[in-house]
Amino acid sequence: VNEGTWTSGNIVKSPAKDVEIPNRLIPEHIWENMEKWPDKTAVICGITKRSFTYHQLYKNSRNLAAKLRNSLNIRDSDVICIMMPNSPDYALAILGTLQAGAEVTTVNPIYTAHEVHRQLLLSKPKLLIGIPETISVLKDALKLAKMDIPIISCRGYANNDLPDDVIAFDELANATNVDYDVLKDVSRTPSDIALLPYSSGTTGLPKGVELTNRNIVSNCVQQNSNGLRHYQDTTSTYQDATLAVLPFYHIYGLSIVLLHKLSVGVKVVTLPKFQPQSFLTTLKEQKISIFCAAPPLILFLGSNPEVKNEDLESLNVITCGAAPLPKLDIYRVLNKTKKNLAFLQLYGLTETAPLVTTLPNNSKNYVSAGVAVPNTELKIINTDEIALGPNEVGELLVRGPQVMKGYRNNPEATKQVITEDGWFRTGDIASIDEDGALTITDRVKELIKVKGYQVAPAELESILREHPDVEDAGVVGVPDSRTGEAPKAFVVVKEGSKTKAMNILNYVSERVAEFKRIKEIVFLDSLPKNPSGKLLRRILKEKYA
Ligand code: 4UV
Repeated sequence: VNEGTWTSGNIVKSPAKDVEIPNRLIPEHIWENMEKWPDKTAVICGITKRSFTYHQLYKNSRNLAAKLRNSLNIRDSDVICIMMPNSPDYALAILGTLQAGAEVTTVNPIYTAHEVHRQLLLSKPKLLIGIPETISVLKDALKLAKMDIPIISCRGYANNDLPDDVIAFDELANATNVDYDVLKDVSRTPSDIALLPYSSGTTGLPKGVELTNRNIVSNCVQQNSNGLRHYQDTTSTYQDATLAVLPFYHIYGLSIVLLHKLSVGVKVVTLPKFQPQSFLTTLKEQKISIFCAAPPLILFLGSNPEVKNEDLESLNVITCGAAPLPKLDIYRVLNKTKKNLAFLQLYGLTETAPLVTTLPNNSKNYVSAGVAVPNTELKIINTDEIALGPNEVGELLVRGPQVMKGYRNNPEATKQVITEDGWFRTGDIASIDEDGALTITDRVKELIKVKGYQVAPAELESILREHPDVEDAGVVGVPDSRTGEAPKAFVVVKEGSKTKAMNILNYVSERVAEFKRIKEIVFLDSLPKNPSGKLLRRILKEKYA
């Protein structure tokens, strides 16, 4: 084995040297370097071409922060909830919120009011930020949650008319005569929470993942180590461009594509959603050099006849993570691209801010999820919690400065996943080879991944159980060639019920975003449970799925 990587106790370390973690807040970390590239584009919309330079982002986000404190009474550790597609305003909203001392919780812009209201009840925001297209869902969600808080609206995509009763984002961000002195009252430290994305983790319903400033700043500098970095230095004559089509509401888009890239002076090109034509046009027009993808996008690049070699010419690096990637899709893309393209899988989780493993640009190991990033330790354990050696398969545990503080208001759930000595249990089944390269093989946790996005079986089960004809329900993920996995439900109906599958499917579809919809229902007389009544999803999966 590679000593130095495999250390005593079968703890696997990064082959890269540890890096120093700066003691800064996220905005301070981004502004620290900005003096070197104030006039470079920080973020631009691939469709409208609306953009901010680094200096404009700095100035407008400070305006916003001061206005949030002064006019909207935001105070340290208040939560602000953002529900909108990717745009330059998203970057402003996040950096403004953080500089106001508040925390950001992000919601999928395609969520239903039912889904949003749950996150509102859990995260208790003081303020919402949306766009005209998401405002009515936000209002319905507030009604369901019996909450009454102000809504700020950014510009929309199709619709620039703001509803009457919302606050115009532009007026806050472009304000003149701003009293910046109020920002002197902000008192935040690196160990304070900055981001509060939601993840179901190993089990149960989505929970608020408390990511500190330090978690995110650590994960940024962990991506800068010489051996493992995927961008080139920004200079007076060179700037990488990355395509932000993965949504900022999810940690991959938010931390890797947006915050890390801003911290190293990359141009972040946003797209509000994936549409083949605007995607391919933007790749070429904006000369995208770094493309951060999830498996469905790799499938599209490799298999869609509309994607030609010349569409991919500007790319130097493609990274892919969030779900297992079929080998065939990798080779199809490699066949379409230039010889020196770096194609790398990455592995991470919301709870690890997110990056855990990656590979150097010159790696030809296309199937591994990578080696540990600096300052990060891995171990694989068996069911007796014994740490295993090279190529042995078990649950992956991670320790490092990127591991979350915990789940919000949920010490029980936190205790289940973070051990007393700081190891985070991923719920993923994996092995690590002699050189420290990780391969993910399975998941022990309940989580279903549809196109890389989280679907919590417990959430669908609770909706199914609310249906008047349903006695009990269990949901598992089944393989799907288009989306990776899809939810399949096993339902026990109440005695005498004559309800049809379509009726139940429709009931769920009205309450969840499209990607969470149940693909198939099987009716059973009873569900497999252990003696204490816990649903045995594994058995459902093995026996019926
Ligand atoms: O919590 P989450 O939804 O988080 C993510 C994070 C993904 C990424 C992607 C690229 C990065 O650079 C990065 O830092 C993070 O999806 O879901 C976490 C679960 O997703 C599965 C695994 O089951 C995690 O526990 N997953 C993530 N990456 C991979 C993966 C992968 N490369 N291969 C297989 N499964």
